[in-house]
Formats: sequence, structure tokens, C-alpha cells
Amino acid sequence: MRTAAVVGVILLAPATFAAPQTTSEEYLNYSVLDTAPASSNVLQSDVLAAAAAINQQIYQSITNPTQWKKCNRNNAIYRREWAAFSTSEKKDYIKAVQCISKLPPKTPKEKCPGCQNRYDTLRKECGYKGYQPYYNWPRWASNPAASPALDGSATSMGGNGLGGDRCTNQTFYGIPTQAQPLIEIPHGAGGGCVNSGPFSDWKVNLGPVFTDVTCVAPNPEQDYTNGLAGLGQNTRCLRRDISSWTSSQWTNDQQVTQLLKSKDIKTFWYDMQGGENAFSNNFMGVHTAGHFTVGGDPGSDFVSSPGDPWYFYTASTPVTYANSHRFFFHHGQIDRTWWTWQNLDPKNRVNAIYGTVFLADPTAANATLDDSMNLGYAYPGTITIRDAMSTLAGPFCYSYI
Ligand SMILES: [Cu+2]
Repeated sequence: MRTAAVVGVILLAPATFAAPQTTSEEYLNYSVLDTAPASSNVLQSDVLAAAAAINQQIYQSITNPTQWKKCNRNNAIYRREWAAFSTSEKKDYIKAVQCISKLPPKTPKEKCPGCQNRYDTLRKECGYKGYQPYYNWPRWASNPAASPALDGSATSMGGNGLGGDRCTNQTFYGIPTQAQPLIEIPHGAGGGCVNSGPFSDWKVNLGPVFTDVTCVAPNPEQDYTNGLAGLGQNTRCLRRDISSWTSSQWTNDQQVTQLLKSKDIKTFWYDMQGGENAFSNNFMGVHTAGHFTVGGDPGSDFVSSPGDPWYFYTASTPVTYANSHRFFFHHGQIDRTWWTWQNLDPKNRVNAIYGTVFLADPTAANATLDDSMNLGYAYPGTITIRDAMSTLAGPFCYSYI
């Protein structure tokens, strides 16, 4: 009864995620889905995210009252979906992204000869007052090109690439490499340079490293022994080939809900990344599918995809899952999905960790909560994985709506 009442509140007033006043540790779990309306515009994955928001507040206020005084529901930052931003909030964000792309890079030239700008400190140096948006995959899974983030309007992150200019001799994008694709993604309606929206003059400078787009000149730095491969300057247009084929199959509400029901962190980790036997039975997972929803260059190139403002990322490489960046449209939703999974069972999951210290290298050491992370030249200082696990318990103080 209590669960049903709480879910009713969530559905009626999604902006008011006030944890019920309680002193008992009683958490909402997947059973909230049973009380959600069977047919409506409400996504099951959003119902679980709302339950997670409430659970996190209960957990923090009861288990960590000292921290709760410093970071609580009244002063936490709430990250919202791009579609929920007002026109002026969208324009402010876009203006800050354009501003920061014109600032000089912090990485020394000898470490990254092609680095032409930097994407960090939107707020510090470009006067942005808002917070990072995310893109809610399932809401736009059937037609991502129509989403407010990708519709090519003045308040989007740019639209599709021009059609008829696919710049490839293949009829599909391949995963994970061009040589032996395990999933063949048919081309969408785009493929050429993005010519609509505020980023139609966006320049991509780094890469390519692993791309299917065959007419892009190779990067001038090809040496894999000196750490510079792909980091030479290779200025070109931003290309996209938005793929509803990908998003409608692998980032729909049913897929995301299934991921959120993963019983442990190992299952969750693999499901998100494309399965334990990567990409077998065409299973792509939300992470890979989110990248290939936009595709193109550098979007189809995992290594240099941050060059697309859609991913909007600093120049560092994630070293563990826990190090996944808590930023940006696609990766913001990755973070929100992880945060939801954690807070569906906060007692057992806030510090659940899986994987090695180097992405895609199972022979590397297992990551532990005591490992520290840094963002290289992009941001000073280090943080332990332990301090980065919770969005409310460590130095961050944010939640999701
Ligand atoms: Cu990614």
C-alpha cells in the first residue's frame, strides 16, 4: 500500500522526489513496476529511476546522517533530461559548449599535437549556470532523430549528417572492427557532414583510431609506441548517421528495464557493455548502442567519439567502469542507469564493483575501491573509486530527475 502511494506521488509529481519521513530502512524495489500503469507514456525504467531517487535519500539520511546534513534533498543538484530544459536553458548550454570549444587546450602540445580546445569547465570559464543534461534513450528509441537533442533545431546538439555522402565502401557499420564486424548496422538516412543546428560548423580534430568511415584521412600520428597514435591534428567536419535500427532494438524501455533488473554488478556490467560473450546473438547493450545511435565520424569510433559534442567528454580514457564519466548526454544516461541500479538496493550495491583497471583488458588487475583515478591534464587532483561511488556520499552532491 505504501509502495503504491509513493509511486502515485512519483507519477503525479516527478519533480518532487522527497523521501518519505521515515526512520526505518524500507526500500522500494522492482515491485514498484507492478503498481505502475500498464499502458501510459510512463517508462518503466523511469519508474525505477524515481524509486532509486527516493531510496537513495532514505539510505543517506539513515546511514550517513552527518553527510546528509551537508548534502541532502534540499541542496543537491538535480540533473534533468535535455527535453526537460527550457529553450533558454538549452541555449545557455549550447553557448557554453561553443565557448569552451574555442578555448586553448590544457594538454601540452608534445603530449597531444592535435588537441585544439578543451571541453571542461563549462561553468568556470564559459559562465554556464546550469547542470549537465542527459538523454533518456528509451524515450526516443523509435526515432532518435526526432528527439529535441538531435532534431537539428537551434536548441539541439545538431542534427543528422547529410544523406547521400556516406563516406564508406560498406553497406553497414561494423562492430567492433571494420575487419570482422559481429553486428552489421545498416546505414540510416545520414552519413555526411552535420549541416543543421548550432554545431554545423563543429570541427573534429583528433582521430580517427578505429572507424568505419573510410574517406576520412588517417591521423598524422600513427605511432602506437609513443602514446601519440590518433592524437595528431586532423581537422574535418562532424559526420553522423543517426540509426533508429540500433536505438529501437537495444535502448528501448524493455531493454533498459531488463538491465536495471540485473541481479549483481557483474551481470549489470556485461549487460550494459554488450554481454559476457561480447555482441553474441547481435546483443549490443545500451552503451554500445548509444554510441552507434549517432554513428558517423567520430561517433562510430569509440576511441575518438568524444569529439562529437553529443558525447562531449574530456580527453581522458575511462580506466574502469567506476571511472565512467558522470557527464554528457549519452554518458550522463549511462551514469543515471548505473545510479538507478545502485539505488534499487542501496545497502548492497552502492559500493558494488566489477572489472579490471583497464577497460576491455581482462588480464589487468581487478579494480578496487581504494584505487585512485585522475583526469590527467583535464582536471587537477585524484579521487578514489570509493569516494566516487555515490552521487550523494562523496564530494559530488547530485541526483537525477
Ligand atoms: Cu561510451
